[in-house]
Amino acid sequence: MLKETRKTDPEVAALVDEELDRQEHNIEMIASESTAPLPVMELSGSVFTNKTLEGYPGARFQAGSHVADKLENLACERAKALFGADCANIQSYSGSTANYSIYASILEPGDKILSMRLDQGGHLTHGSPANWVSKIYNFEFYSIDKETELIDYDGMEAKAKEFQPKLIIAGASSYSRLIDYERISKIAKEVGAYFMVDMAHIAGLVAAGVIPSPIPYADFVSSSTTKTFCGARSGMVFCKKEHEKLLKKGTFPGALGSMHLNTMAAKCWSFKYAASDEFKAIMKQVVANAKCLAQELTNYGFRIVSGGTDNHLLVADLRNKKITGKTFQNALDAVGITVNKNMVPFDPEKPGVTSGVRIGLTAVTQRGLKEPEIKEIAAIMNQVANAPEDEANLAACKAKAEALIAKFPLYPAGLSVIKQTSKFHR
Ligand code: DSN
Repeated sequence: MLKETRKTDPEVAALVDEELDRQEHNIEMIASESTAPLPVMELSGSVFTNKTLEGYPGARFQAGSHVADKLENLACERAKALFGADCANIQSYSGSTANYSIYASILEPGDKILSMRLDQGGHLTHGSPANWVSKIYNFEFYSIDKETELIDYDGMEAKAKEFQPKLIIAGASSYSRLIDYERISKIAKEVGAYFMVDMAHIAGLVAAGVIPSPIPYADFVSSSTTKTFCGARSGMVFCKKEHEKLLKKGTFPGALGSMHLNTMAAKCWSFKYAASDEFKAIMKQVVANAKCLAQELTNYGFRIVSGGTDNHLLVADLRNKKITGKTFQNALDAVGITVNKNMVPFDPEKPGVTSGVRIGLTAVTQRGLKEPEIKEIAAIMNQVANAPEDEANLAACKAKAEALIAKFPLYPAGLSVIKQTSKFHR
């Protein structure tokens, strides 16, 4: 890898080596992360990156598109077959731009959107005051139930009737439970709203059939293609047949410019890979590992938001452990376990501190970790939480974490092999 870069820019090559070393020797548990298989890396760096192209197959703004047309058509056909969708638009560059292209397809400035609050699991692009969409559209938010910490569907219905949104958004960045898409689609129909699901976090689980799909119920479904989908750093949108023209126009020229054919090639490969038995087995194990970690941490006295998980992530509320999310994140980082601090529902702490951490199981499962290793990770986490500022304790935990992950290469045979020659490769 990096043959030409090593010759021409050793400085940046060294940074790639250093990052590879970090990933190889750390236990990566950021819920939005996964490991891109080697073909995804190859295709993301392929000659398709040289081609500038706008429009759609058969109606392009630039010449020389006949190969790219074949690629986009093949990728769309694979995407539709994989998810059982009427229509797929795979020109988005990310999950965020996928959402923007849906907004551009169906909304006018000032239109009303009902979505999930950011601090309860929603996403920035679902109307956070910090995101530009909050200045364009009129957002109202539904919540989770304080007791169960599950989405309060009755509350959502009441809000929808009162607010009369043009769009209802489901899907979240830190919600560990299944979402009742059928119920929300009924609410949307009742108030005459479009129903959109942002499945960025769970797309891989959905593709593998491990958890229910929103596709039959939603007008539009957006996603990134990283996270559980384990693919290129890019995006995709699905919709019902009757919205196809709107989505096309809203995506290009509505929200985006020329497409990224290199990541489109990588997505095309992933749409095939995600239908494989290998991928399905990984996704099944992701959920088993997440459930195992939730149970183990509970046994160690951690409080898991909503009492557990149905997907690839869990949120641990650390208040009874008397540490903040920030302290725990930093202490785990010091021992080589990477998670992110995260607001718990109705969190009294500021977003920069938080009372919780979000933990994801996708990347470690791809490396081959199963329940016995997840139990070891839970034990290390507990040991860290018990004395997060004790240097000797952290050193002991670091040794355990390093020994554990050393047995599971970042790129095992199934994901293809990266051979490193750099000084960082151990
Ligand atoms: N929304 C951020 C996350 O879930 O980590 C990035 O995708």
